[in-house]
Amino acid sequence: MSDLSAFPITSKWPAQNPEIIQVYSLPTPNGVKVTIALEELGLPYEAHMVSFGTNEQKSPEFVSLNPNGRIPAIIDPNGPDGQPIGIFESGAVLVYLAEKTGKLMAREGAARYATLQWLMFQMGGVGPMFGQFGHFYKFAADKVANNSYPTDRYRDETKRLLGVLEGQLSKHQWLAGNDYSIADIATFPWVRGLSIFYKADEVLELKNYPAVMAWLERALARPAVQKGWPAPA
Ligand SMILES: N[C@@H](CCC(=O)N[C@@H](CS)C(=O)NCC(=O)O)C(=O)O
Repeated sequence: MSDLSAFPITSKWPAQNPEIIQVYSLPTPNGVKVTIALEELGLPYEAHMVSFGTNEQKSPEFVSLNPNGRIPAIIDPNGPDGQPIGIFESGAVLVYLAEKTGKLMAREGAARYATLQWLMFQMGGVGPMFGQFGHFYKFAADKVANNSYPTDRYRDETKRLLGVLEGQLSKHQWLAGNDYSIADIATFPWVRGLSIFYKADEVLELKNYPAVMAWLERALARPAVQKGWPAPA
């Protein structure tokens, strides 16, 4: 029987089954990455919802696992050397799960770095820039009603990044080439979020990125995505 008592987060979100991966998340573009990957990999997990309504992501118990106070984070009771491990940052969690299973990223060679480079592109570009666009366009629109600079800046950067994705996806089925990978899992939830969370289809002219939209549909059609997207709730 695994003992997760060394992780204070388990006092607020107790593990029903401490033998399986514990996920602390919410169905946001970053939050769904982990449950989609777990479903794709067929790894059993227990999902705990972290409510933003009551700022649970900033609670001492959550911050004990992720000092950055943001979802998602996991505990794997069966980590390296058979010891429990806690991991935060969705990109790190995805790399961990891919390496643990040998799936969704090549173990070596050029294909491995193709996946990592597009994963980093998401973590350093797509996530932060799309997120800032959504903030100013949707959530804080009233605060910038007299100054369009922030919205324009992040709108233009979002469109530029969509153009980069369009270039890659008009030549390849998936971001890293022929195989679906953690780079796709990291990125398509953010592209979907432009429509479903920000309602920004028109302002971003999403129809001008047909290869990106076709790739999004291919990803959304995967059974693991249908199961994994709502799982953190
Ligand atoms: N780079 C982090 C970003 C995580 C992140 O920003 N998560 C958001 C939800 S998508 C969050 O927890 N927001 C709550 C907050 O900022 O308090 C990752 O990829 O894990």
